Amino acid sequence: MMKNIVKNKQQEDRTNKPLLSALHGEAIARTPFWLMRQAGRYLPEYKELRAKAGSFLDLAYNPDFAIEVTMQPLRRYGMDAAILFSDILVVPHALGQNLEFVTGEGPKLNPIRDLDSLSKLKFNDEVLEPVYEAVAGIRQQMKAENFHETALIGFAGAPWTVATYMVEGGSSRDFSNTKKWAYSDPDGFAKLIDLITNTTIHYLGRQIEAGAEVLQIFDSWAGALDEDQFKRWVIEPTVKIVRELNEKYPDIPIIGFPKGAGVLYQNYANETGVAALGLDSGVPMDFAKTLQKALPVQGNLDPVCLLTGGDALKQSAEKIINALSDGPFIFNLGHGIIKETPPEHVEQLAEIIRDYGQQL
Ligand code: 1CP
Repeated sequence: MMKNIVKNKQQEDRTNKPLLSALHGEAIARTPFWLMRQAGRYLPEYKELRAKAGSFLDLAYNPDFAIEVTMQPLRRYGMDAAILFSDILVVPHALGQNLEFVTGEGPKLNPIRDLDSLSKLKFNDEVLEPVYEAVAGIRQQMKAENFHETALIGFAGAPWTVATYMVEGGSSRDFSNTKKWAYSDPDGFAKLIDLITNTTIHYLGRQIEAGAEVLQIFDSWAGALDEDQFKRWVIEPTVKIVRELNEKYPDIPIIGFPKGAGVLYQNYANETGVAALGLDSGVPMDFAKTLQKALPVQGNLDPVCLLTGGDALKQSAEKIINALSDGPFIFNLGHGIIKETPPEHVEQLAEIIRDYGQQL
């Protein structure tokens, strides 16, 4: 009886929330959309709050600020999803790695390159309590502001991508320290990947408990690996995360985003068990349509095209919607919004997507 009531509530949310409908395999007349990095430095109201908070981490770990920043793009553009404002690097931080965001330089961590430094890491969930509090607060705030058709996305970095930051000590171009460790001592490197995998399962489970309705796993640097390494460090850990979360939370769809995977997107689609695929801008429409036969797809406008605006934006966005909107599809960028993007271009894009739905 209780189960039925819960089920009905979920079905109701699914029909109310276009993002959830698309993730359950439905083609929707008005294409649902959200944008990676939709909260961020292209918005003046974000910059204002960011300055008030001081550092990026002070912003992300303050639930009131994180809630407010998450709401900002919804109020302007009415996306179909909110995405929790946080960062993939809070997981290494909660494992005890030093983390700092240096303005203009990006994240800095003390590198973990051997088993000795790996053995010193220990997960402390206390660090992440403000994130869970923010998730619950965002759900409440969305209700309070009548965003009843908007779904809340929680997220984490995929183990491979998070490992690159932990090993390199920050952003990197070629990930050579990480790859060298993976090639020379796969069993040792697997210990790091396992630690991140297990922590991520716990972390995402707690986001669901706090109110996340969808999850996205960001594997931003999946494209750096060859076929065998991709299988071991991208597909296998993702299989484990998806399997364990699906067992415990069968109604929460997981979007996988293996950026730059190229033709290996097909393997990722076949093998990981994700509910939907996030596509980067390099994925051609024909291939996207093939992938869409198996799974809902999300993407994949070039963020530079959004930055450019005008006719180029209209043409590219319509081409993508045209190609993919007769199947389950969520409009997004192929990567995060660039900080110099004029907010009016995001408005233009939101209108293009809405107008397109009305033409049908
Ligand atoms: O000072 C600032 O405002 C810092 C900029 C910033 C922001 C706005 C960083 C630093 N992180 C974030 C938020 C963030 N990061 C979100 C928030 C939600 C939203 O999308 O609106 C999300 C989902 C992320 C995820 C993230 N962080 C990824 C995966 C997605 C991607 O962009 O590929 C990665 C790789 C990071 C690492 C990171 N965080 C920040 C920086 C500068 C970096 C390094 C990026 C790099 O190495 O190129």
